[in-house]
Amino acid sequence: MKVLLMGHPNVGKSVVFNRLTGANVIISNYPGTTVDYTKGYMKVKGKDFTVIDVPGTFSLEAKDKAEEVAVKMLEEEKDAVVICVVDSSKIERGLYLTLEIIERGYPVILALNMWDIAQDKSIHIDAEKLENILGIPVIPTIAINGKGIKDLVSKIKDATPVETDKILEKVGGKE
Ligand SMILES: Nc1nc2c(ncn2[C@@H]2O[C@H](COP(=O)(O)OP(=O)(O)OP(=O)(O)O)[C@@H](O)[C@H]2O)c(=O)[nH]1
Ligand SMILES: [Mg+2]
Repeated sequence: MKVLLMGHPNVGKSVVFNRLTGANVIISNYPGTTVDYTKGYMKVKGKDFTVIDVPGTFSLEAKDKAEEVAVKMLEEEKDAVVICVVDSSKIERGLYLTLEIIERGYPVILALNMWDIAQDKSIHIDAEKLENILGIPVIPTIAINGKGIKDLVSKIKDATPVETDKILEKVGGKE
């Protein structure tokens, strides 16, 4: 089983990655590029998972080499569960990528990271409502202190593919 951590640059993917995997990690160079990525392992209820800290990308329409690698890594792991990490204080930007990944048929879990920053800025997000709309697990996290990480791990088994048409129906985006 593989878990891919994906999201925009600088949203906390690597801090989440370190929380999930601990010290036993391997840094590799993506073949044919100068782009590095990190791979690690975690055990959940006796099951082994490979966790990959995918380079940051704004969308699946790659605009540079690092983004190209991110998209290729996703395409190479057809059976992976994807944890989409977004910056809760800029949530609307991160949700586009999340939807793109859902649309490609991957089981996705949404980590609303930097929840502390959103709170400091008085940004209130109804995680439960978002979970109902998207039909995927949505977990507020603060990677730097570990809040929500256990919950995130426990939801990996609940992640299933969702049809984006169903999401659009709920938000009235479909005629
Ligand atoms: N306040 C706060 N800071 C966070 C949180 N998670 C990560 N950070 C900080 O945000 C910065 C970026 O974290 P990274 O884990 O390096 O982000 P990344 O997504 O891996 O970034 P790239 O690899 O460059 O795409 C670091 O300074 C972290 O300490 C969080 O939940 N709350
Ligand atoms: Mg990183």
